[in-house]
Amino acid sequence: MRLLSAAILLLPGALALPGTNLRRLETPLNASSADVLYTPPPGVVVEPDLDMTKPPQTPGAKLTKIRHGPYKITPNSMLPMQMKNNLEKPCTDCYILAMQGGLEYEDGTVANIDSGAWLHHMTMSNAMRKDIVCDGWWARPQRFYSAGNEREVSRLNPGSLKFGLKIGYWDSFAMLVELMNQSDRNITVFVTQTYETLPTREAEAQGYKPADSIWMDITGCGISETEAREGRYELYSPIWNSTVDGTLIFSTGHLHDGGESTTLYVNRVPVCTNTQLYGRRRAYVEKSTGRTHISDTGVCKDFAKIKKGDQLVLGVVYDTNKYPLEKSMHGHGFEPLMGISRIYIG
Ligand SMILES: [Cu+2]
Repeated sequence: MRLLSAAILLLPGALALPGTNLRRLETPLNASSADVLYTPPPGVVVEPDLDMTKPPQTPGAKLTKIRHGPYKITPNSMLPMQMKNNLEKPCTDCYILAMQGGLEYEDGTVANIDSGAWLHHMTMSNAMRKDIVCDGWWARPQRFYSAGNEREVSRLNPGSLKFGLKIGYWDSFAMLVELMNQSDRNITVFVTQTYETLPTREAEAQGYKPADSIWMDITGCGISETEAREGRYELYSPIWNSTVDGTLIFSTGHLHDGGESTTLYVNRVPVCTNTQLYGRRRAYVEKSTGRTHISDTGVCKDFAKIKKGDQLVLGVVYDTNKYPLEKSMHGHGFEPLMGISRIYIG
């Protein structure tokens, strides 16, 4: 059952959820983000949250938060995987410059571990574009954003780079979410996706070019989950022979508790390491036990150029002596592991 739900995770289908609605809000994305407990270690860069209460980072751009739900979750349970198609898009004839997932209660306050709510996974895909890594007969839609509970920002125009995901009329977004309630009460939550966008007609959009997304996964084009085990070890993705030339614009890594870092290798040379940070924000510290969970991922920006035929491999490090695994919600064993890096190329 677990494997079945995982298999569905990255395969958007037709299970549209009736009774849900979409609404736009203009409230802060992540009120707890200011509640930072330590600065990242040297060499680890964390991308700032998209903050609806401040002007967007890019001149001429706009911030839009789209809310999906409500999702009602009973005490101490995982909500079965939820798929939604034909989502409201933040704009058309525009570039998405940055985006960030979130989870909140009905009143707009952040829903997180300190109140028992987990955005266990969310994956956004565009049905009108093909994933460039998994592009054979099994081709998948382009997975252009995903998050675990760390809710990392993705940015496509870091520094002086001018890239974005170009969105037109026919593009069609879908979202898969897996939510968890570790509290002993019923909760009602909404999944949010905040976008920084720039219309292509704006003068500020001059010089911008479309980017694509590369999904590197230790299960290749598999179900993204693998069995958990204890100790310190490294896991590798299959080799992806690049089919494109371009600049690697930005990357983040997704691991589960126990994970230390993800490293991207190009022709066996490491070009980027994304380090997982535990409990950097107060909302990621369990109130009863003080246990910390992954709250942030170090990012890489403008970090390499690749050519067609280059060999890309993702390596991930788990060290459960340092960071304990997440116990299974089913009462025995541990939650499966993941090892994913999302990279943007332009
Ligand atoms: Cu995961």
